[in-house]
Amino acid sequence: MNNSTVNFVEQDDPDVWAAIAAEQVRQQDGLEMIASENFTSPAVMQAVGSVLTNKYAEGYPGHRYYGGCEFVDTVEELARQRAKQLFGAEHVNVQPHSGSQANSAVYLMAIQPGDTVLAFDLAHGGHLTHGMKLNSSGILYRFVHYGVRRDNNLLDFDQIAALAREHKPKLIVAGASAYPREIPHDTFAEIARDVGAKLMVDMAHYAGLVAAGIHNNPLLVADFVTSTTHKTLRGPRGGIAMCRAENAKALDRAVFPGTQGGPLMHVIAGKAVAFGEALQPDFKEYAQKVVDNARTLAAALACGGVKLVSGGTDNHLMLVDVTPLGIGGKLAEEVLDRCGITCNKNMIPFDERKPMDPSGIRLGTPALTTRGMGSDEMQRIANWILRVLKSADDTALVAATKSEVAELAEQFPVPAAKLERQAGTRAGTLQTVAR
Ligand code: DSN
Repeated sequence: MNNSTVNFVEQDDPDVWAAIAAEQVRQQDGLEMIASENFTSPAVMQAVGSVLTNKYAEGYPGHRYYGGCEFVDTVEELARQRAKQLFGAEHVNVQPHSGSQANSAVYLMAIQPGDTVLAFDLAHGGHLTHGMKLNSSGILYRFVHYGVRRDNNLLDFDQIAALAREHKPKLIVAGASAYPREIPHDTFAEIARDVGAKLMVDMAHYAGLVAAGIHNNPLLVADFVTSTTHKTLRGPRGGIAMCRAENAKALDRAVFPGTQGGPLMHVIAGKAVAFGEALQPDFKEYAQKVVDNARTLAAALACGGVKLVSGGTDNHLMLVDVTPLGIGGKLAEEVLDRCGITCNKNMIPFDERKPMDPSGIRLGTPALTTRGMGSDEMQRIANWILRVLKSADDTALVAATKSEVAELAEQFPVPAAKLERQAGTRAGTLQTVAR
């Protein structure tokens, strides 16, 4: 370690430190292809690791239940203003601890327990907070689910319109966690208008593509838009909720005190920093590369004998049906993990296998793109994926692939490692302070 810095976690709690350092090495040495993960900038990490974690600030800027909030007020106001600018939103609440919390707050303000909601089926690519039966959304409200068409795996708008007319939902939810195509929010808005429903769009997965102007902006047509901040948007783990000015007070009340107590001011500071980064021109380039990389990877995989749900992708992720290779998603995830390629097993629409061993895997490019990888790297990675999935029990091949993966990873340091290499410090020491 550099002599001018002290690592307090390492010094005071070597057990926790050992796990943090090992995780940093895992992130640096492997290829992160979980579609919902990314690498924040060092500035975001430092904001999240700052003294703001010590502060209670129930309420909103200028109206807090605690004293000493003048500086956290500034931070929250910066986060709000930047998010408004980024998405063209009339009102933004930056306090939700997560995307799930943001969704709960919208449900609390927009509908009553027992009301009917129309949302995307989890088994076709939806999210558990969109009415899964064990989630509070599914327990408190009556969810009806739409899906994709069997022939092309695209959202079935005939079915969506028919279900809306039949069930007269109070709320329609659009947005997905495993859908590889751009979602036409205006078509959802039309259906919602026809049946007198409100529209909520959960854009958690593709918020970065919306921020960059690559995907259509749901704020133009939806009553409520929720998101996480850590996926394509590349901020700290957390959520946001947005609406028109006329609903601002009700949404704020639904977040606090409706569903949460004190906000996580250190995380809100990280959100402010990330929104500031996403407003820069190079974020647009980044988001475009995420999509380009996904297309390249998808095309290379499709040529190699696997089946892609909907035939490809136009966002940051793809769903790969690995069963044509004679294996299931569970084994595919495990074998890739042994090579240092991290992804998740995933149901594909109309899957005949079980959720814990489905037919597919979900792959995403946001994290690899943050490391600076491009088209050549996508081709190489596709070849590695195909060759190990075709010979899943070949341990020598897995070992050889793991070392090739590590070699590639070494050439593309994760943001934290890059900074530490420049500073001559060791992995994971970014949060140290000068003596
Ligand atoms: N669990 C997240 C994902 O991986 O898509 C969604 O919240």
